[in-house]
Amino acid sequence: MRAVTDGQQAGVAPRVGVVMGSRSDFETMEGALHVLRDLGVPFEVRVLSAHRTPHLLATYAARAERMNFSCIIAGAGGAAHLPGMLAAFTRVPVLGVPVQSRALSGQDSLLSIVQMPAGIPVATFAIGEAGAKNAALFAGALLATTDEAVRERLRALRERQTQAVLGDPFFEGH
Ligand code: RP5
Repeated sequence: MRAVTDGQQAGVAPRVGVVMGSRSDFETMEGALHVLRDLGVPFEVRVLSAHRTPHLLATYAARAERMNFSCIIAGAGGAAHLPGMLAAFTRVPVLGVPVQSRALSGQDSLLSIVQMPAGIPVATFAIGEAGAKNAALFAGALLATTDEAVRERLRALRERQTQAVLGDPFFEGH
């Protein structure tokens, strides 16, 4: 099974798997990759489609367990079955990102991902880039429970966000 490992983490075992239903989801999911890099979380990324490559879902899920991924970030749009089907195949936590679809602006993706039957959870994030970034921050937060370096980078990232607001000339404290 072909997956692309983050070039900046060459030789390090990926801790997070990032998958998307189509190459057309990449622009959205790229936000997650940037955040994972910022946090120093090694990841691998690949296209995996619940509909076009259904036979690969079980293989990927087994690989995620074998490689001891702390979670899988799965983005999909429209009839977005990828996160839910992956969750059905593995105990590895699945973080679902609804990609903004052309026809229904991602409402379809959101409802497809969030409305899982009891017993097979998918943690569902916001539609689009905010969801992709937040899924990666959440993945970082999961790792930060046991990884001090990630914890420190997460803290620093939040501090930069805070300072960006405080340093804005339109901030009311000025
Ligand atoms: C979903 O169908 C993908 O996640 C994508 O968001 C959507 C459209 O895919 P393409 O037709 O652009 O490949 O499976």
